[in-house]
Amino acid sequence: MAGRFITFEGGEGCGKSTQCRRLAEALREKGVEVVVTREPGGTRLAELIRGLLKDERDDPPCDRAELLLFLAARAQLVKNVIGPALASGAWVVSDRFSDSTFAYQGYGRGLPIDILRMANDFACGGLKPDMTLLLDVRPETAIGRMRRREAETNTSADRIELAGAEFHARLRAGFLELAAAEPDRIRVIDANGTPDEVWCQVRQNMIQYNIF
Ligand code: Z5A
Repeated sequence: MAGRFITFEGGEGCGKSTQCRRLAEALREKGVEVVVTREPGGTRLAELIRGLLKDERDDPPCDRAELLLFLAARAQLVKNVIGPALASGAWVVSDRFSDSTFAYQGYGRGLPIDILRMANDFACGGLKPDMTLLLDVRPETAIGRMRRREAETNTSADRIELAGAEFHARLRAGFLELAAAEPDRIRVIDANGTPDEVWCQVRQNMIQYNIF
């Protein structure tokens, strides 16, 4: 079977990373070769860029520099990891991809979407996910999860997480608008429930690939 490119999207605390791991495990149990990755990150250079994007506070990137850093990381990941994996017939499961750019830098920061689309196509050679699972959560659910995780792991919010409630409301509305424009590719999942409840919906969406 040909490789598939599946991405998870949503605001912070929606549970993407948890469901990425779960999907990858379930696919491997079925004998599918899977590459799991994340954005920004997934290669040495892209992980270095991730550090700059999340933690640089003395000279934080302006909106355009932030965009270009995300795209540089994506170009590297597509060229060195995602492209070769798909070409070899593996599945790729990614925690975030281009829709995060449209939502965060477009709807969140207010950069023009048509320019983002053009620049993004240039960065990733037009590669698009076969399916995107958008985990949608109420803000209070997400905030509760993030605060719990910070307490458990003794960490604090990063630069982007600190962007404020209005930014995060625009972001959520933006993701839902992206999904409404491409309902075949972007599937909206109610991610307010338990990890098992969310997983049931993820699995349900995989039925078209005749794996489970
Ligand atoms: N960004 C951007 O602006 N532009 C771009 O183009 C790209 C990204 C690609 C990356 O941060 C940041 O970059 C992100 C967007 C921006 N900004 N922010 N903020 P990241 O990778 O560090 O963080 P994240 O992508 O936002 O994910 P996250 O905060 O790590 O959360 P998550 O992956 O959605 O959730 P999780 O790790 O699976 O779960 C979070 C906690 O909740 C954890 O303790 C879990 O055990 C718990 N959890 C998970 N699911 C559940 C359920 N169902 N119930 C209860 N508890 C749960």
